[in-house]
Amino acid sequence: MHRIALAAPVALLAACTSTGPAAPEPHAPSAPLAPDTIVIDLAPGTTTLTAPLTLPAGAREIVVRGHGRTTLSGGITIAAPDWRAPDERLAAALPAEAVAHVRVLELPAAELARWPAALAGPVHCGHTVPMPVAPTEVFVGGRALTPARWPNDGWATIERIVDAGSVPRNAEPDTPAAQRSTEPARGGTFVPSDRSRLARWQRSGDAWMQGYWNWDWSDEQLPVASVDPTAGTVTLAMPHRYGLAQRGRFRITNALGELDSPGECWIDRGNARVVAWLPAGDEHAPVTVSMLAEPMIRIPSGPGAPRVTVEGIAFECTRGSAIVGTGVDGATVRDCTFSNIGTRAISLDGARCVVTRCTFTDIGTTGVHLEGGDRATLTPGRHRVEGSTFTRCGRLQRTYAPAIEIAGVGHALVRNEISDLPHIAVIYAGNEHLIEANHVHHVVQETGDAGAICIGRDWTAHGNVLRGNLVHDIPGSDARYQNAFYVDDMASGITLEDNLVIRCNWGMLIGGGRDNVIRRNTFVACGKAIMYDARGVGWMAPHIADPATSTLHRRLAEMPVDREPWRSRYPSLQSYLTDRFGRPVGGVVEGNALLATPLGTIEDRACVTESGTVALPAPVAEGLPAECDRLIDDACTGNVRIGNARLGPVGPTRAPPLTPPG
Ligand SMILES: [Ca+2]
Repeated sequence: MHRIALAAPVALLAACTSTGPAAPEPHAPSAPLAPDTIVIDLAPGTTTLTAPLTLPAGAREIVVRGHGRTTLSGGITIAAPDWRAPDERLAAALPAEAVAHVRVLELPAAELARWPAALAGPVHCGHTVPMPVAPTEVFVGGRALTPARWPNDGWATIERIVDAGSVPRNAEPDTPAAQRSTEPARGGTFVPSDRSRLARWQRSGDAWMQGYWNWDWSDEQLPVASVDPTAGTVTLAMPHRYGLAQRGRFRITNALGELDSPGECWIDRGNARVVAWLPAGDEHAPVTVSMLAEPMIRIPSGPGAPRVTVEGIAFECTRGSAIVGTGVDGATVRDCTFSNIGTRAISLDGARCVVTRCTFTDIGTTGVHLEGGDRATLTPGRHRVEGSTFTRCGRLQRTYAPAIEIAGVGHALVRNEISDLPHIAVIYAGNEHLIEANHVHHVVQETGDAGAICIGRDWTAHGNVLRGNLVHDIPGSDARYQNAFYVDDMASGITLEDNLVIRCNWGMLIGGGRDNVIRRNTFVACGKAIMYDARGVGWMAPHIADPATSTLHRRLAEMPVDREPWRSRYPSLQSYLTDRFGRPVGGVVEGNALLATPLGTIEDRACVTESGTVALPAPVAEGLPAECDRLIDDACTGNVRIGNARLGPVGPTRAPPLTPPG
C-alpha cells in the first residue's frame, strides 16, 4: 500500500493506494481490494464536516470506510452545554407556564465562524415543493427538538375560510382548459377553530404554518404574513398550491409564543442562541446544531470517474443530504447508518448503484432516491436497495417524501423493512422494476388517498413486478382510502403477486388502469381486499379528454410504443387510445385468498376478469388479532400457512441473498 496525501477535512487513519489484491485488514468490514484502489480510512469517533468530503480524482476505485464507530456530522457539537435561565426580555416573550423550564444556550461564535452559511430558519417545502436544504435544527439525545408549535400533537382545524388565496395548481398546463385560471400569487386568510392562541402568534415573529391545507395528501409549509386577534384571522404570506379549504388542518411552527412543552425549541438566529425546554434527563446531554448545507459526500461522475464504495460510516445531523451523485456508475453504500439528515439521505442517478445493509432513521425527506436506465430503449439501470431498514422518513416534508423512491428502468428493492412514516413508503416510476420481499408496516399514518407502495398517472408503467411483500397495519376508512398497494390514476401494466396484506384498510387500490394483474395475493383482516375502479370513464374522464393537457397522453406520447422493444414487449399499448378508451381493459384478478376480508369492488367487470378467489377459514373474531400476529411472525421467519394453505413464498424470508460484498 502506498500512502497518499488527501485534501480532506476529516480525521484519517490513512489514505492509501493499494498495489494489488490484499486481504482486508482485520478491523475492516470490506472485501478484498482491487488493484489501484484508493482507500480512505476514516478514524473512529466523530468528525465534523464543514464542507463536503472531496474524493480524489484519477483512481479507478475508491473505498471510503469507517473503523469502529466512525461518525461524520454536519453540525456543531457542544459536548458540555452551558444552559442558562432566560433573561427578562426573553422570559416576557415566553408562555408564562414555560419560563421556569426554558433554558438558553449561546452558540460559540468561533464555531459558527467555521461555516460558510449562517443559522437558517424555516423554508417553504412540501408536496411538489422539494426542500433543497433543511433549516438549522437542534439535536439532543439523538433526536431533533421540535420547533415551538401548536398544537403540541396532531393538527388544528379551520373554522372558516375568509379567502382561499390564489390557486397555483389551476395555472398549470395539465389543468383542463375549462378549469384553468391564472391570478397573482396571494396567500389565503382563515379563521382557526381555536382563536385563543392568536395573541401569542401575533407576538411570534417568523412563525410559519405547516398544513394539509386542502387535500389529505398535500402538505405545505408556508410563512405567516399576519395575525389579527381582533378579527380572529391568520393570513399566509404565500398561496397553497390547491388553495385553502375548510376541511384542511394545520399547525403553527417556529413560534416562540408556543414554546410550552418539553422537547420544543426556538432558535434565536439574531443572537446565535438556542431557546429550549429540554426533554427530561437531557439537561446535560451533548447538543448538536446542524449547519452543513452541502452534501456530505459527492460521488464523482463523468468519463474516467472512479467507482466509489462507502462503508461502515454513520452520517448524522446535517441540513442537506449525506451522499449524492449525478451520472454515477457503480457506487456502493454498505453497512452505513443515516440519522437526523435534513433532506434526502442518498440521492444518486446513473447505473448499478447499490445500497445494502444500511439503516435510515429520522430523515427529513426521502431516504433513498435513485434514478437510472433509459425508458425509450428499456435499458435497465440496475440500481438495488436491499437489506436496509427505514424508520421515520418524511420527518420535515410530510408527503411525497418516502423511504425509497426509484425512477427509470430495471431497479430492484429487495428485503427492506420500512415503518413509521406519515405517508408513502415506496414510490416507483418507470418500467421493469422488481419490488420483492419487503416488509412495510405502520405507514400512511398521517394522510389519506395514499398507499404504502405507490405509482401513478402513467399508461406506460409496464413491466413492474411487486412480489412477495408483507404489508401490514395501515388502518383507515372508506372515506380516506388508505391502502397497501396503490396503482393510482390509470397507471398500467403492473403485476402484484404473492403479496401478504394484513390489517390494512384497503389491500390494493387500482385506479382505473389497464393490463394490471393482481394474483395469488392474500388479504387478512382488511376493510376490503381490492378496489379496482374505472375512473377513466368517471371523475377522471375530463382529465384525459384533451391530449394537449393530459399528463397521461403526454407520457404515452413520450414513449416509442410503436417501436422495438416496446412494440413486442408491450403490444397492448398501441390500442390504449382506440380500444374502449378510458376503461380498465385487460385487468386480471385471479387466485387471490381472503381471510376475514371482503373482496371489495371491481367496477368494470367486462374489462377486469376475476377468477379463483378463495375464502380461507377464519378464526373466531376474538382469535383474529393473534392469527394476524402469527402470520406476520411466520412471514418474517419462515413459511406461512393458513389451515392447509401454504402461502407465498412471501415476506422478508423469501428474498434472494443480498449482493455479496465486493
Ligand atoms: Ca408548543
